[in-house]
Amino acid sequence: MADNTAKQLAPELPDLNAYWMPFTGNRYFKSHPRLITEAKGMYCYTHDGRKLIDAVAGLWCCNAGHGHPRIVEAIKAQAEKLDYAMAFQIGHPTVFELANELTDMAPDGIDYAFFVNSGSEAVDTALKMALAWHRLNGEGHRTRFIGRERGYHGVGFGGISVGGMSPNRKMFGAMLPGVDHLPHTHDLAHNAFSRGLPKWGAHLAEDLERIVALHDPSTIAAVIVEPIAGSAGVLLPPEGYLKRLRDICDRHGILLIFDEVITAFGRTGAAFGATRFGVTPDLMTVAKGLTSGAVPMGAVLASGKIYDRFMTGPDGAIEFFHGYTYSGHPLAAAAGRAALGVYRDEGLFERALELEPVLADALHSLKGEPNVIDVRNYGLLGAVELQPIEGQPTARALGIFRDCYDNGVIIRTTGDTLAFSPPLIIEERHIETVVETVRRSLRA
Ligand code: PXG
Repeated sequence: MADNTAKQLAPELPDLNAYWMPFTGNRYFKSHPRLITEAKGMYCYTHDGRKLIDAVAGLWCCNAGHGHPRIVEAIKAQAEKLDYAMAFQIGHPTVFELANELTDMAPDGIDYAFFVNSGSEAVDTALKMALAWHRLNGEGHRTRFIGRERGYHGVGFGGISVGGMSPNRKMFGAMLPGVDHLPHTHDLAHNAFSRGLPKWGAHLAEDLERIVALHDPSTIAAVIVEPIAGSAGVLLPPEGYLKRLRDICDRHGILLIFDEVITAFGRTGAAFGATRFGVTPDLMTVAKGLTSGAVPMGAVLASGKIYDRFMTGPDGAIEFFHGYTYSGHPLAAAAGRAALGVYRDEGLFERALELEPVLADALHSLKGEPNVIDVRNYGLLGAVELQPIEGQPTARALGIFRDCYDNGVIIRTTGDTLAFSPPLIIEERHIETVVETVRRSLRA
């Protein structure tokens, strides 16, 4: 479809009743439907004839833009050739190729890929790997996990347990036992309107020492954090913070897991957050951009230290009693290979790094607009935090979201923060349109 043609109004919407939508106000949605019927490159087209710039890359996932021809072709060709191959005890070539390409991109020492279907599954898999690894080392007493307040690690029981978003936790009982949480790193008093990483706050990592002392290091299996907390509203690690976490984990024999479901695949201007921040974890979880959002897929990337320890039982025995029917699904693997090829051949990670200051300038120009209390940016991630309306948390940001949608731009909100995570193919003119649309909406 040509960039500039809005689609005709769809003649009729389907009955919206039966679909119970995820993380959505179902009743509001069904009386105010917003359906995307096609998407290409930077744009989404809606059932009622709108053409919208996608400033969130779907849900932080379509890093190569929507409907990239190379990814579409790869999925088609794979579907025609091999729809599915048994995932346990049998494999298929594409997923081995993908594992090689993925681990080649990863930081040195991260040499193995275990495939899953989502970020949530990647997190639960990584937590299980950590527990099992300690047990194999004769340290089965290391069963605790340390997450972080305001962390998001998906919606499995493991993920919500180590996660730190109370609405995602409070309805669901006791969750995993033995989990503690670091304080989050968001501090407007010290860091409002920082460009890039905030200077203040590396010492917050020292809280890990306090938590470790409280429980005793011998009880702790792993620390899991997002290098940049995405869902909570793009909360950045203070300079030096991640390195301190790494050092403390090393001191106490604790594994460090980076949840890179959002930060991988160019989002920070490098292959992984770990690459850009120069801190290598023991395990990394990825999903979303792995296939540029085209087919569900996630992975846990593991260091040799982890993998090798598992490869020690009797020959022929299963080493890790874990996996999914669709682990390494052929369509997902084909989409993943194509996406990584696009990132490489189109230089999209480098492009994200080049555009970082452009997005930063544009977003920071919103300082001083009504109700803007913070602007944050890193790579092609950004956030604008708003003063909540008294007694109506989230309402101000949702109002801006709806207004932007009505004026041609899709943004994401979390609490009263507007979040931006555009496809890495974004151009300066799109950035300008996005930010000017937000500005008009803030002023309205
Ligand atoms: N870890 C992190 C860091 C994530 O951001 C997950 C795990 C779970 O991935 P799955 O594929 O199971 O959803 C995520 C997902 C939002 C938003 O706008 C963020 C996510 C998903 C949906 C919406 O905040 N992150």
